[in-house]
Amino acid sequence: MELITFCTSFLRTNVVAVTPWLAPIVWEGTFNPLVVDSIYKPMHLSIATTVFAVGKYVRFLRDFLETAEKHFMVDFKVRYYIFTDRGGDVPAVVLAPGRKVTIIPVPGSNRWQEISSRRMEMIQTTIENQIGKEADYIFCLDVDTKFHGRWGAETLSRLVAAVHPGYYKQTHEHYPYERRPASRAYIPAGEGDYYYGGATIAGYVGDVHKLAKYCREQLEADAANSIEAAWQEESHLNRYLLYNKPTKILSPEYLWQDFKAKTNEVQIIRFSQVNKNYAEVRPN
Ligand code: UD2
Repeated sequence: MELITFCTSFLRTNVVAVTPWLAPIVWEGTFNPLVVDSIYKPMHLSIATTVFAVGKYVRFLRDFLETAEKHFMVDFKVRYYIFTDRGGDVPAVVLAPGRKVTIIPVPGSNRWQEISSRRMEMIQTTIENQIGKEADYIFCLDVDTKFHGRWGAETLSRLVAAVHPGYYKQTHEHYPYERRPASRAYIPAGEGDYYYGGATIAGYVGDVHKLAKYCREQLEADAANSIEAAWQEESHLNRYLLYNKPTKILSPEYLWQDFKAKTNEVQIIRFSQVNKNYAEVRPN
């Protein structure tokens, strides 16, 4: 009887929960949090979480950290690596035991595209200098975000990406991939799996290091050729993931947007980007 209850409660019929290469796509109702926790919590994993708060984006840190403490990898050892040019403005947030903040000073910039893109270089070098020795898994998250529901060990895997909330119902012809062959982020028409958001990348530290190094090198090669991909590092990320398939994909429940209500597919909003006035928060 118990077994039947278990099986029927884990049926989702209105979403696809596996990729064509048999990686799970994590939706509410496709996993049992109790079973997941009973596997991962005894492992005492160290989880690195990088977040960039450059210039005025430092204002998003309080909500990010306070909501993460309520919902993100609760009961795990988490170290937040906060990359900022405004260390003095990082809010003091009460953290659960075993969780820490490390501030990494970075330069400011007058171009938001550069701030967004340079994250790859800084993630690469910080993994080499520090995180590689301190963590098992890493999450690289946007700061202009909030957690609203459980984000737990169901998101752990070797290489993890999240479906962009704007494109989860679309097919690859409609994805905003870089379509100019002159860019290293080029994806030819007719190719593509999903469109992944740049706001969430995760996985084993070594695998995320490989991805960050690749994106940094491609961004630099494009810059040397005076070309910038349509969506900067997100475009290079999408190309990397097309040819290096993620081992787990997070549904848009893990990357939603504040102005969007739930849908038939998105039954729970776990993490969302906050509404912001781009003209006011960006440097240009
Ligand atoms: C989209 C992407 C985002 C990224 C960006 C690139 C999704 C759903 N959205 O979001 O991930 O690819 O486009 O343009 O995946 N930042 C600062 N200071 C700044 C500007 C940016 O710290 O002045 C950092 C900060 O961590 C922020 C991130 O860069 O969260 C991306 O910022 P954004 O506002 O350009 O990203 P957004 O929300 O348009």
